[in-house]
Amino acid sequence: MKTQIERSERIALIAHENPDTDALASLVSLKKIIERNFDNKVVDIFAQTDKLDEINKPLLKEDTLNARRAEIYDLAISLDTPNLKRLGIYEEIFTSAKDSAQIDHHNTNEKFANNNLVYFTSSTSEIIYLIAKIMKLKISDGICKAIYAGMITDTANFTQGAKRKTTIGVINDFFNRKLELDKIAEYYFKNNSISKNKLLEKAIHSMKFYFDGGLAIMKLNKQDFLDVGAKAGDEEGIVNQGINTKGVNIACIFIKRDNNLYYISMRGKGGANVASIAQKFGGGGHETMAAFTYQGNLMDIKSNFFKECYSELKGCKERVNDENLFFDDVDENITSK
Ligand SMILES: [Mn+2]
Repeated sequence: MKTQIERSERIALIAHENPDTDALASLVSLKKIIERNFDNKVVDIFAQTDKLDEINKPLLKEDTLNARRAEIYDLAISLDTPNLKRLGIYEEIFTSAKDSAQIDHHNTNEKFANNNLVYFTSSTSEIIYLIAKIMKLKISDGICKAIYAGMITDTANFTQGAKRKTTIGVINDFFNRKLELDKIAEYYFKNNSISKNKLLEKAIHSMKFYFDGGLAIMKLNKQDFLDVGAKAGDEEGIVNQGINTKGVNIACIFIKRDNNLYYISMRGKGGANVASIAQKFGGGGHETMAAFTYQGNLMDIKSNFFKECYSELKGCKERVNDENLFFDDVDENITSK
């Protein structure tokens, strides 16, 4: 990738449509890393979006999204995107570029670039830090903080998604830099608007349980958003309320937008692989967090969807017996294994 960057003058970084915090943090941090470590580069960042979530505005303080300065780019790097389709209208920039690469952390990744840096971990932001460190590039404190934002938001503050030894190593580096990490976590997780809370109330009200309480489904439609003055993006994280429930191994929320267009966000625990369900409906993600979009009448996929959820629930590991959570029968008096 270093060679690819060195021999390219005009570089496009493209993330998935409706970019989340990890996607935006990946775009701006890699842009800044390239601009500050390589001479004479034009780096443009792209992600298809109707409206950016208010909460991510500080990430884009210095960089403009979707300002195209070249017809054909020498190099396009896809970020945080498991397949070409998820690049939305900017797929064309990627496919027309003279060379291509990608950095992603989804295990459903389709390896569609000339150079695929795909590593199953917390976030794409984490991988960008790891790559920059391996390349011995200069990384500012500001970039580290943006990377941390990507890491915590993609893992619900390290409670789901993927974690690796490298994840802990990156946090260790950030501690050594004495960054105010709690401030970033507070900004993203203790900052819900009143309208978002009211939307949560509506979602909880809609929650229904199936298969002996193993599956929880919530629903929100456009009117629900209007009723409480909620903005697009306010639905983010609400699905966790379902999976946080005792006995629930699959939780989903169906968000109905215009023209029978649904966004379905899913969470799994206890071994239920929601990525494999989402994939069957054209989406993707991680074992514990996944999503897909669906256009049409829900009745057409209902029985299939329930069937897929049921087959994942059947394969769930037995739940941890509370009594044996810390000290199981084979616990021995040793200091390390
Ligand atoms: Mn991500």
